[in-house]
Formats: sequence, structure tokens, C-alpha cells
Amino acid sequence: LTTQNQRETVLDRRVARLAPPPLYQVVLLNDDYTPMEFVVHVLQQIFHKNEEDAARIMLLVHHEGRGVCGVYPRDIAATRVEMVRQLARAHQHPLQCVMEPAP
Ligand code: NFA
Repeated sequence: LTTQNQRETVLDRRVARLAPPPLYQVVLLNDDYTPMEFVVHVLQQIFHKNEEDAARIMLLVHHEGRGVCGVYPRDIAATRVEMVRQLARAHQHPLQCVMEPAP
């Protein structure tokens, strides 16, 4: 016999299998010191942008104060934020990177 709770569990599993994961946008923040070429390098190496897109996003951040580098499931977004922070720290640049729920 199938109880109401068991039927709900089966449905919950189907929903869980179909539901897309929550997405987060990784955002770069402008500062006055990080070299433009370094930001372009970060966008190419960590976010797999071609040189043209990397330059466009860098300039967007430079002019607007912030810009989205990519949209990913939580763990991937968190790893890329950490990679940006480590690379910036290793080169002693103040470049800031954050993640936030995608709207
Ligand atoms: N504003 C920085 C400069 O003029 C360049 C920069 C762009 C820094 C994007 C951080 C993010 N050197």
C-alpha cells in the first residue's frame, strides 16, 4: 500500500530532479589601482572570456563600478570568486569580487 506521504516523496524526488539549481552571478567591482590588463587577464583565465568580451566587461566595470562576469550554480560561483581573490592577492591588487543571487 502506498501512503500519502510516500506518494509525496516520489513527487518531491521528481521535482528535485527537474528543478534547475539556484543561480548566482559573479560580480567584479571597480577600484582605482588594479591594472586594466590584469582584469582582462582574470576574465580570460577564470571566466573563459575571449579577449574582446573580456575587454568589454572590464570597461563596463571601470565605468559603471561593477559588472557581471558570469552566472553559475552556487559552488561554481563560489569557487570562481575565491580564484579571483587568490589571484588578486598573489599579485597584490585590491580587485574585489562577490557573488549574489541572480535576479
Ligand atoms: N579602474 C581601474 C584602473 O583605472 C581598472 C579596473 C577595471 C579595476 C575593472 C577593477 C575592475 N586602473
